[in-house]
Amino acid sequence: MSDCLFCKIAAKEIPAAIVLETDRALAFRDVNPQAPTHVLVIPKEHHADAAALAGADDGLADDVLKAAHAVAVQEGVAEAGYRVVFNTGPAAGQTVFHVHAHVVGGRDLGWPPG
Ligand code: DGP
Repeated sequence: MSDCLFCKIAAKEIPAAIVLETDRALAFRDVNPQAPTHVLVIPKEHHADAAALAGADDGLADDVLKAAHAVAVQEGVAEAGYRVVFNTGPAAGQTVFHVHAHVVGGRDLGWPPG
């Protein structure tokens, strides 16, 4: 999508601090980190939100989840524990409508989230 921020990051038209790339997924540091590790994982293909990603019938959601876990391992937070969050819809705080998993770790994470 021509006006989608994360499509532009996936196309390398807008710079980002990329930490991992696969054929179908890209992981880059959140510009406004909420924890020592805060990485966003996106499918390169545009899907608006987690509901749309769940409807992709070609294993894309699996690829994004596997990339999220690979990021956690690479960042050294997998053993201590980390969180994978898909804010889905405005009421849940989604502001960028290209689906992204927040991979958050490196500090104690409270529950329930705000
Ligand atoms: P959400 O609120 O769940 O839609 O999360 C969107 C996240 O995207 C938010 O934590 C900030 C991040 N973000 C917004 N614009 C940019 C950008 O241009 N570059 C990067 N790296 N992150 C961005």
